[in-house]
Parts: sequence; C-alpha cells; structure tokens
Amino acid sequence: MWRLLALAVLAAVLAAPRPAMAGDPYAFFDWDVSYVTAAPLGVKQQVIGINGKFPGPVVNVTTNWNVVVNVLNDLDEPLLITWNGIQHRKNCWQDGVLGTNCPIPSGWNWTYEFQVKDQIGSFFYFPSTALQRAAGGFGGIVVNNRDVIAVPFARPDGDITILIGDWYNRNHTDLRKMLDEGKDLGMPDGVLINGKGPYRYNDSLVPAGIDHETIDVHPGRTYRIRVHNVGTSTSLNFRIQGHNMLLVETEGSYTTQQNYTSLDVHVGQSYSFLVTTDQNATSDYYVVASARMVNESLWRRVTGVAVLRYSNSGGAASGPLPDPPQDQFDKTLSMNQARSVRWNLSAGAARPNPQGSFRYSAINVTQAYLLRSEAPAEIGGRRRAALNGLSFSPPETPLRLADAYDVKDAYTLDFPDRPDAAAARPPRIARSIINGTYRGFMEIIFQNNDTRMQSYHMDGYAFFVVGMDYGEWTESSRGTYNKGDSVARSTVQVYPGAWTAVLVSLDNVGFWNVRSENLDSWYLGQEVYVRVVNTEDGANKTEMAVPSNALYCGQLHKYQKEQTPHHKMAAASAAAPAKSTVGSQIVAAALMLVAGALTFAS
Ligand SMILES: *[C@@H]1O[C@H](CO)[C@@H](O)[C@H](O)[C@H]1NC(C)=O
Ligand SMILES: *[C@@H]1O[C@H](CO)[C@@H](O)[C@H](O)[C@H]1NC(C)=O
Ligand SMILES: *[C@@H]1O[C@H](CO)[C@@H](O)[C@H](O)[C@H]1NC(C)=O
Ligand SMILES: *[C@@H]1O[C@H](CO)[C@@H](O)[C@H](O)[C@H]1NC(C)=O
Ligand SMILES: *[C@@H]1O[C@H](CO)[C@@H](O)[C@H](O)[C@H]1NC(C)=O
Ligand SMILES: *[C@@H]1O[C@H](CO)[C@@H](O)[C@H](O)[C@H]1NC(C)=O
Ligand SMILES: *[C@@H]1O[C@H](CO)[C@@H](O)[C@H](O)[C@H]1NC(C)=O
Ligand SMILES: *[C@@H]1O[C@H](CO)[C@@H](O)[C@H](O)[C@H]1NC(C)=O
Ligand SMILES: *[C@@H]1O[C@H](CO)[C@@H](O)[C@H](O)[C@H]1NC(C)=O
Ligand SMILES: *[C@@H]1O[C@H](CO)[C@@H](O)[C@H](O)[C@H]1NC(C)=O
Ligand SMILES: *[C@@H]1O[C@H](CO)[C@@H](O)[C@H](O)[C@H]1NC(C)=O
Ligand SMILES: CC(=O)N[C@H]1CO[C@H](CO)[C@@H](O)[C@@H]1O
Repeated sequence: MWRLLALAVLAAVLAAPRPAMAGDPYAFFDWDVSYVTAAPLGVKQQVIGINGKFPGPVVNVTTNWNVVVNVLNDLDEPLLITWNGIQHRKNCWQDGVLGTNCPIPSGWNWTYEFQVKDQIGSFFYFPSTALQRAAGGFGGIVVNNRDVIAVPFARPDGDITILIGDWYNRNHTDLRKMLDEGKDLGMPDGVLINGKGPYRYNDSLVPAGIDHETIDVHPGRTYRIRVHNVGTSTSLNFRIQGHNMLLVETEGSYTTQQNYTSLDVHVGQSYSFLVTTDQNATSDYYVVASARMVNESLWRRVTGVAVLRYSNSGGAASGPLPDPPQDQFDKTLSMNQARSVRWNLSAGAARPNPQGSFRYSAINVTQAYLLRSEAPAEIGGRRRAALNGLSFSPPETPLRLADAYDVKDAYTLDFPDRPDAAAARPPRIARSIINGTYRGFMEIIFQNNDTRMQSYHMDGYAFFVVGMDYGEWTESSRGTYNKGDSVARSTVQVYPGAWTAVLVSLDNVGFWNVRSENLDSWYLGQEVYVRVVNTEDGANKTEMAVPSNALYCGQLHKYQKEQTPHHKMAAASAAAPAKSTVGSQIVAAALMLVAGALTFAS
C-alpha cells in the first residue's frame, strides 16, 4: 500500500506544473471532430471532418514548439488522434493509439499536449482506431526549421500540402463490418486528392458533377509540395504533368536532392518536393496519383487527378494523363527508386550539427527481430492478420497506463524474435509485445510473405532504412546493407515477396506502436508494441509522468471522472457544460490518483 500511495502522491506533485518545456512557444488548436456530409466520388456519405472541414487543417508549427490540441469528439463512437511521424520524446502519453491512450468517449473532449522536439519536416495526423481513417479525420503537419538552422535549399515561394489516398464509397462502419465478416475490402472506388475526386480528364471514366482539387501557382516560382498517402491500402504513383519534382525531404530527413518525374508514395508515407513552375502554361497541368503494385489496367478507376493551374494559364487541361512508370513486368524499378532515396549527410535537419553526424553503421546491433507477415488467415475462428503468427488484440487498458498502475496481465513481453520461433505454435490472437532495451540498437527486418504491398510504421522514432530486396532475408543479407547514407524515416514499404531492414536507436522511453499502415491489415491485428523502459529513471528524466488529464478505461476505468458530454446536439438541449479550470482539473486528477491508491490497497 505504501508504494502505491507514494506513487500517487508523487504523480500528483509531478503533474502540477506543465512539463519542463516552458520557454518554447505554444500553438493552440481547438478541434471539433464530427461527421460532415460529402460526396467526393459522387456518392453521398458521412466523412469525418475537423471544424467542419474535410480534410482537416494543416498543423503548421516550428521545431520545439509546444502543440496543444483540444479535441472534441462529436462522432458517435470513441476517437483517438495519432500524429504520424511525430516522436513525442519522453511522452508516449500523447501518441493517440490504444496502447498508450484510452479513447475519447463520444461527446467528450480531451487535450493533447506535446512538443515537436528536435524535428523538422512533413508529417500528418489521423484518427487511429476502428478504421476511421477510411472516413477522413486526417490532415498535414508541417514542422518548420527554427530561423537559426540552415535549410539545404532556397526558401520556397509557397508551401502546399497534398493528401492523396484511395477511397471507398462505403463508409468506415460498413468497411469494418466487411472485415469483421471475414471479407476483403476489394478494389477502392477511387483516389482522393485533398478530399476531392478526380478532374474529369475522360468523360467515360469520370462521371460529371465531381468536384476536383485545383492548385493555384504563379509562373517562375518554386513551391514546396508535401505529399502524404493517407489512404487505406493502395500504393500510389504521384506525378505532375510536364514538371520535375525535386525530392528534398521525407518524414523529417533531408534527402539528397534528385529530380523524379514520378514517385511511388506508399500508405503512410510523406515526401517534400520542390516544383518549379517553369512551363509555358499553354494549359493547366494534371496532378496524378494512380494505383501502383496492382494490375493497373484493372485498377484504372483508382486514379486521383487534380489540376495545377498557373495564374497565366491558357485553359483547361485535356488529353491523356501523363504515363505511369512502364514497368508491368519489371518489379525492380519501384524498389530501385526506393533505394535511391538517400540521406543528405551534410544537411542540418532540426539541429545545427549535420544529420549525418549520427553514424548508425558504427553502432552494434543489440536486438534483432524478423517480423514476417502473411496473407490474412483464419486465427481463432476469425479472419485475422498477424506478424510472426501473432495477431495483436487491442488492449482495453492502455499498456503504458497498465504499467504505471501495476495492472497485471495487461500484456506479455514474449514477442518471438523470429517467425520460426513462433512456428511451433499455431497462429493465435495475443497481446504480446517486444521487450526493447533502453539505449539498445535494434534491427527489424520486415519480411512480406503476402502477395500485396505493405508498409510499416514505428511511432516514437525514425529508423534507418538500410536494405530491401526480393526473396527471403538471410544473415548474409546484412552484407548488402547501406552503411553510409540510409535515410531515417518512420514509414517504409515492403514489397510482396521481399524484405526491408531498418535499424533504430532505442533512446525514447515509452510504449511505441509498430504497425502495418494498411488499414485493413492493421485492423485485423498486424501491429505490435515495443516497450522501452529505463529501469534507472529515478526522477522521470527520461519519461514524463502520467498527464494530469489522462483518461482511464478498462481495468482502470474506476479512476475516471465523469465528463459532461459536449455534443453539439446534447449541448443545445442540455444545460451549459460545466467549465473547470486547469487548476481544478489537476486537483481532481490528484485526488483521483489518491483514491485509486486507496482502492488498490483495500
Ligand atoms: C454507413 O452506411 C450505412 C449504410 O450502408 C449506415 O447504416 C450507417 O449508419 C453509416 N455509418 C455512418 C457513420 O455514416
Ligand atoms: C507556416 O508558418 C510559417 C511561420 O511560422 C509561415 O512562414 C508560413 O507561411 C506558414 N505556412 C502556411 C502554409 O501557412
Ligand atoms: C474541453 O476541455 C478543456 C480543458 O481541458 C475545457 O476547458 C473545455 O471547456 C472543454 N470543453 C470544450 C467544449 O472544449
Ligand atoms: C477515355 O477512356 C476510355 C476507356 O479507357 C478510352 O477508350 C477513351 O479513348 C478515353 N477517351 C479519351 C478522350 O482519352
Ligand atoms: C531538376 O529539374 C529542374 C528543372 O525542372 C532543373 O532546373 C534542376 O537543375 C534539376 N535539378 C537536379 C538536381 O537535377
Ligand atoms: C508549351 O510547351 C509544350 C510542352 O513542352 C509544347 O508542346 C507547346 O508547343 C508549348 N507552347 C508554346 C506556345 O510554346
Ligand atoms: C491485368 O489484367 C488484364 C485484364 O484482366 C489482363 O489482361 C492482364 O494480363 C493483367 N496484367 C498483368 C500484368 O497481370
Ligand atoms: C546536401 O545539403 C547541403 C547543405 O548542407 C547542400 O548544400 C547540398 O546541395 C545537399 N546535397 C544534395 C546532393 O542534395
Ligand atoms: C561492436 O562489436 C565489436 C565485435 O564484438 C567490438 O569489437 C566493437 O568494439 C563494438 N563496437 C562498439 C561501438 O561497441
Ligand atoms: C526485458 O529486457 C530487459 C533488458 O533490457 C531484461 O532485463 C528483462 O528481464 C526483460 N524482461 C523480460 C520479461 O524478458
Ligand atoms: C511465402 O513463403 C513460402 C514458404 O517459405 C514461399 O514458398 C513463398 O514463395 C513465399 N511467398 C511470398 C510472396 O513471399
Ligand atoms: C521517481 C518518480 O517520480 N517516478 C514516477 C515517474 O512517472 C511514473 C508515471 O509515468 C510514475 O509511476 C513514477 O512513480
């Protein structure tokens, strides 16, 4: 009992001031997340909007700023927002996935507060549970450099966020039902660009009455275009008719600058290009995102088309779209392109020292995991997806919170490091996670035994993409790793029948989600967590304490105070929602913790 009581009192004391990040500016956002009616492909449906907008607003902040987002859940189901690529250093409490946060109940609000510490670049946010991303709720995140840090290119004349993604006319609850019934989602109905359907480039392929995106530019300028694939499961080839795209950054790393006429952007990935408006503007130009790594002639409708319009444009775009890469029978072209994305070792990134001064090749690997994915199969009587034969069961009690409150049996730490270590047992549904060693250096090899493209993401970190190839990974594959200028990023593609190897330095304490970015595979269980604890963390120097506004659910639900629902509809009819100051909330949270300790003890 003493230990628990001490824990509660300590946590209450630690919760009192804001976390130690005073001095850096704050950016505040108020988001009302609700359904809005839209018909991006001509079929009316409920999509998830933020403050009535679909897609949501761009979060435009600068390195080391504190970001405070008050999220009001006006949906009819629980909600969590996650921040793809934001590292939440020492602070997985804000990560917005079920392993670290209780979902925000319908009608409640919850405030995220985190610092975008030592990061720059292009990221995005989205609702992380229950397939909600298939309905929207996403938006871009721009983290700018501080003025004192050099950027490896001249200041662009504009900054444009482009969200691309496959789209279904069925809503996310219907899609969920299909997966629950063991069905495949099948071919998407199209591709949206910034929430809009395709420009009518061909009357027989695109019906009339669909609203498309227009990107307005001036001639003779250079724009930074940030492209994010926020879709469900389709890899997309992105291209702009008549224009080179100079790749400069991906997910927080400056790349060596190279021109591409098109680039494959896989689900969950983000890239920045510099595009110079150096064409004669005889007419507008097509901006295309077309399905990749599928039979493209069958998947023709899965094509997004927007328009790049110069201010001196001579007229509408017409004629055929610019060709996708002609490599139907050459599976190496896309992979070679992926390999060509390299780190610019001399560029400064978020800090003054060159990003390449972190020499990953000089560090010895301390833990290695080979994670094998297979096509979804029947596991425990249901169609599920697995890694190393384990299909993750989403926790009712967030794993990190369970640790903080000594909840037993919330998870096991025995995730198999090899698929063959798992093969002895039949595939199963489990809540087994990876025991990461703090300050260790982990190698993760993703082996894709499925016949479709996958991409995998790790929260809390950027990893070095040191290798990828077709076939089965073997020990000797290590000889092919790029030991010099592998790019550091948070989402990587894994080609069917191929492997991708990444290295990650486990210096960020917390519980971090490793997941398939393909929504259906993720929903069906293809995720795991890496638990990184510092056993010598006496005073929470390497990890922040439980936030004072933490939500409690599952086995800890008894600590949760009721919140007056703030539903717009409810608020209209019911009395005005109770207002509470930050101070009173902290007191309430502290009392809650003490009460919790007593409950435990009794
Ligand atoms: C999704 O569509 C189904 C009908 O196909 C409808 O019953 C359901 O309410 C819709 N859900 C949402 C969130 O719009
Ligand atoms: C983002 O913020 C920066 C400075 O904080 C500003 O210069 C820039 O114009 C903003 N970008 C957008 C797209 O609003
Ligand atoms: C949401 O929570 C904050 C405190 O975190 C509170 O001040 C606010 O009134 C709440 N309600 C709404 C509708 O945002
Ligand atoms: C439109 O697409 C159809 C079907 O692919 C094709 O046959 C036709 O030639 C296209 N029309 C134009 C004007 O490109
Ligand atoms: C990229 O293409 C542009 C023209 O579109 C050209 O001006 C520039 O020199 C090229 N840059 C590189 C690094 O190839
Ligand atoms: C503009 O450029 C296009 C493509 O390079 C070319 O086909 C066209 O003739 C040019 N038009 C004029 C008026 O120069
Ligand atoms: C794609 O599908 C078409 C139509 O079914 C078929 O003729 C073609 O062979 C397929 N292409 C590939 C590369 O499988
Ligand atoms: C790498 O970054 C430096 C700035 O440190 C820049 O001058 C150089 O052009 C970049 N190199 C490439 C190949 O992009
Ligand atoms: C890495 O391991 C090798 C061989 O065990 C050892 O000689 C070397 O000192 C280690 N390097 C570091 C940085 O620990
Ligand atoms: C987890 O790893 C640590 C070393 O980082 C080790 O001390 C501990 O015993 C491991 N726990 C389990 C349950 O394997
Ligand atoms: C999957 O693994 C099996 C057994 O190792 C192998 O025969 C098959 O070729 C693999 N398929 C893919 C797509 O990797
Ligand atoms: C010594 C100390 O203050 N430890 C606390 C650190 O924060 C966790 C919660 O995140 C508490 O459980 C510890 O008691």
